[in-house]
Amino acid sequence: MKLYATSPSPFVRKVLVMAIETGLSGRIEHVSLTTTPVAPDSELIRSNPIAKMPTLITDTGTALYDSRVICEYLDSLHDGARMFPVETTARWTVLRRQALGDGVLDAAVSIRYETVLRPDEKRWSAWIEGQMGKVRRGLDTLENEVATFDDDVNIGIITVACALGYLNFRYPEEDWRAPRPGLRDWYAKFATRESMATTEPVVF
Ligand SMILES: N[C@@H](CCC(=O)N[C@@H](CS)C(=O)NCC(=O)O)C(=O)O
Repeated sequence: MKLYATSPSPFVRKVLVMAIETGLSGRIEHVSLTTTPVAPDSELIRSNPIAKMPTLITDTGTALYDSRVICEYLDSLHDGARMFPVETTARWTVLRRQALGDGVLDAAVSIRYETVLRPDEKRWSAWIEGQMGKVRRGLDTLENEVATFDDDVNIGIITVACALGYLNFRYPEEDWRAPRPGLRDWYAKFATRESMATTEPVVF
């Protein structure tokens, strides 16, 4: 399989963590690209018209995107415990947590584009604040439910962990930990897993 990827994308990190947790990382070849909404990579566009990473090319040549679809595909390739539970009650909780983590990330990544990519004179501070509101409310919700995270590893908590890791990396000044001690303690432990430690974001 071939994965179009960029470090430090937190959505790519979801896939990498998932691959390590399921023992599939050795089957994935990484293709590093740079793409932005204003300068989409031409090779990536041929596989994914939305031109976002991660995009996975399966061994039969099928292009899969986005991170949610790729992670569920990887979950179909191994014999271990399901990262996308089949049992109904657990499934909807896990999928909602994935959506919450993805929502925090969508907002955080869009602030990044607004502050790094968009020309100074076109920046809109109210819009940035609005996006940061989504991040903070999402984290507050997670703080309220972190006591119900159990020791199982699943796509919900992988996504939450990648979101927290991205906030540490891009927005250390936000200090999400201070008002959220439950999430802080949970993340401190989860971040020591090999899958998290070996996928720490770096800037090239
Ligand atoms: N919903 C997508 C989001 C992926 C995404 O936003 N990727 C960013 C990198 S962090 C990207 O490729 N951005 C390029 C663009 O927006 O054109 C997923 O879960 O994979």
